[in-house]
Amino acid sequence: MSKSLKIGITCYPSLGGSGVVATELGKLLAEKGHQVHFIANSIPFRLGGAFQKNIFYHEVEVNDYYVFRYPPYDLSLATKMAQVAKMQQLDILHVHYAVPHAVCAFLAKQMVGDQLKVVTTLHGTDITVLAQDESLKDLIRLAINESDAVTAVSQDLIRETVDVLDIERSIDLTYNFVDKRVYYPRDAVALRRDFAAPEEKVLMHISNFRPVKRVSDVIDVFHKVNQKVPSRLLLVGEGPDLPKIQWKISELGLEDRVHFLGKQDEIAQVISMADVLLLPSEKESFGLVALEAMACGVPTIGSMAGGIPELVIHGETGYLAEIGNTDQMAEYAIQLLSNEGQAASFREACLHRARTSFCDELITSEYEDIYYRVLGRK
Ligand code: GMT
Repeated sequence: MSKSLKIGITCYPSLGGSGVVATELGKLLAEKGHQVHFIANSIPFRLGGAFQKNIFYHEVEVNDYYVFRYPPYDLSLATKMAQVAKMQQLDILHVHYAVPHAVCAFLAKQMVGDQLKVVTTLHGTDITVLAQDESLKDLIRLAINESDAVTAVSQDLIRETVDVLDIERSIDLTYNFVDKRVYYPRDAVALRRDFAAPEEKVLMHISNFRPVKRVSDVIDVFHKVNQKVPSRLLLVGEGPDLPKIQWKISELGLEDRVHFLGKQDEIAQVISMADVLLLPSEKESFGLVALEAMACGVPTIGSMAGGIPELVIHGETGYLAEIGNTDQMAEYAIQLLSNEGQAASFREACLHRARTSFCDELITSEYEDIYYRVLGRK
């Protein structure tokens, strides 16, 4: 049996795919007997409050001395990482998101010594948005080159990282995953009745309502679908584009058919109400929500952006169109929602794909292999 490790994990602890993946990974590693130390500015929301064996949380406190115009969070994080690494004798610092986490881990390693290995996982916007910024580019390149291992959540993100930052080192592919004990088709009959009549179909979109998600396209697709197939649209999440979207919905006279559910924690329960998930993003390095839907048996209709085509198999577990082609997306949705046989076969294909290619055991052991490799133990 491989030796259990002491692993520090840093992520953005509030809502967001990278924080979710980092926290779920930490929980699974702890279940496998590793000691996991979360180092963050607040307790990761997916961690919950209860004491969990092998899981520890170290809060970063920022010194707000009067000379500082901006309290130096990054420096406090780097120092905390080094303190925890020394005190707990961490083997690995696994940081999720390059800015500033990979940079802080690099600094921490300078303070602790080379025995501390740094693994950086890139999640998307750290490369597709931030690495395009000349003021950050060189720093992100340094953090990536100095990490002992770098992973990315899709082939597409690896390709973009290499292109944008001119990276020559190897990057491991580690897809996102979901815990199958949480993500499976739930009984949503009663819940669904609150929003839709039995003969109506339910389309759903879940995001942080940022421009990159193209939520306006979701409304266009739904508008077209609803003219052919009586349906409802459930919008889950909140964010900067929400007012614009509300305005568009009332302009189109769709207020009675669209329901805002706000932020929701029990995503598996919520997704299980849907017949189809809409994900027409401009950029999406992976699309964790499409995997969460897939694991609940719900196909995705979306764009071919970024890593989505690596997750959603066109014509099998969903349908993909060019970014912005809402006519095509609506056509696919109408086809799928009007054909019970096709819907059933897509559902089966979704469940099979989520359980085989993106299962928690598989991806967790891929991360473990990377840890042992950088430690020279395999
Ligand atoms: O999608 C977001 O806006 C949140 C963002 C994050 O950093 O949490 O998600 C990114 O990481 C997720 C987990 O790896 C991926 O599933 C998302 O595709 C990715 N978002 C983008 O690339 C826009």
